[in-house]
Amino acid sequence: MPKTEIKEHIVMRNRDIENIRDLDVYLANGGYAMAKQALTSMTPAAIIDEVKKSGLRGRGGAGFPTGVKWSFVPKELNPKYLVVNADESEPGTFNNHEIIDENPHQLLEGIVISAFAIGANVAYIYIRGEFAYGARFLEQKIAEARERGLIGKNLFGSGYDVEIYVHRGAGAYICGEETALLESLEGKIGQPRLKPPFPAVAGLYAKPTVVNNVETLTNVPRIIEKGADWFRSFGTEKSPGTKAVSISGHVKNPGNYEIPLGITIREFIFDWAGGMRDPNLPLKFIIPGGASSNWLTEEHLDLPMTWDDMAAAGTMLGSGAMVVLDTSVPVVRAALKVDEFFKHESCGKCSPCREGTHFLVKVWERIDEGHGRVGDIELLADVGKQMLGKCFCPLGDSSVSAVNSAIKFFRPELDAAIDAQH
Ligand code: L3W
Repeated sequence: MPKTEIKEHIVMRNRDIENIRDLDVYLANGGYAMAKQALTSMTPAAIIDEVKKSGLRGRGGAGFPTGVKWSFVPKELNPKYLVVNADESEPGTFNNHEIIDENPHQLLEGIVISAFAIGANVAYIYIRGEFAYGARFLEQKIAEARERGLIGKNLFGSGYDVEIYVHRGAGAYICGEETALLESLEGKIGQPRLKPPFPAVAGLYAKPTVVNNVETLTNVPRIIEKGADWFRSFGTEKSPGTKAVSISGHVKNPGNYEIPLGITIREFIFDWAGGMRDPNLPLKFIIPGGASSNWLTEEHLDLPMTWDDMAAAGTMLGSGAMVVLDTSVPVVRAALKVDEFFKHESCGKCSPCREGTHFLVKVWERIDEGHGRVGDIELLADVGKQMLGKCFCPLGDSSVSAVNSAIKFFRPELDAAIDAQH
């Protein structure tokens, strides 16, 4: 099968233009011209309209339409904030990382345009705490842009001011959830808030706040430059554009790829990522959209990579994090590793998640260590049932994905693991 060509990269433009991370190179390639155009010759409503027409959907996992989210912000309430979710912590995801390190000015230009569109004069980039280099690097890039009058006061003589601040997290996965992120940004413990109210109405300091992912905002300057129709020439009708996807595990060429949305999982794994690493070890299962997602197997290889197709198959595209595993992987060990992560990262606010993740790990651990009990699989399923849909935020539900997927696809292997222990 021929590899679908991508005409050009939209967000990973560093793959097309060497050193685009340098401000001079970015400027020489049309950088910040779209911010100038947006601020001096477009109204906020016209920008929101173009983004709506483009069909851009949030790249952080939920795929919510970006322009629609922006239009929820009440015009009469001030101040407003733009918050950039750069907490990238989903196991298997490392594509925001590349955008920050290699194409930072396109992100910053996207922030300037988007902040103007929603009427915010302050934007915060909430960056994963462990990403120390990225945080320092972004601060340096912001300072460079500010020195040249591209960020700060009276931009391009428009009378519009915007300041961008970088805020480092402290290492908690839950702070990637938008309301926990806002709590953390306010200096409180990073635990989720009840929604509604949505941040668009009452977010940071209870003011209207748009929270968007790094990749989402990096798309914006190109949409303004080339228009919604051009953007729609990539991807599918309901999932237009491209997606930066990280692929890891047992493939020949792991890494980041910017794919046109809608290619099949088969094409992505076998044509883009080079196929399975060891020809003697075939594909066993795929964790398609980060550790939170339900697993897939060989029978799903022809599934198109779009938000809706993945959701219809009971899983998700997520933030673009595909982990491919071959037959060398024992299912019990894989599920244990996934659930250990969620147990460690549970914020402790609600009991189904706090207690449930602990319980799941306890049972997986004893099976893995050779002390599984008859009925343990039913017990795992029952604990999962008591958690699913009953937790305060999606983290608890996410820990059930490994349980349900393992039982759905590999029940005989789980039973055999327990039988062998008696
Ligand atoms: C105003 C309404 N705003 C929805 C907004 C809402 C949010 C966005 C999506 O989860 C995904 C999830 C995880 N008025 C609104 C409204 N909004 N209705 O739209 O909302 P929601 O609740 O569908 O999703 P979410 O809670 O934001 C985000 C997936 O992320 N995930 C990803 C993790 C990791 C990364 C990473 O490492 N980069 O992103 C992990 O679980 O499954 O689907 O802004 O406010 N009526």
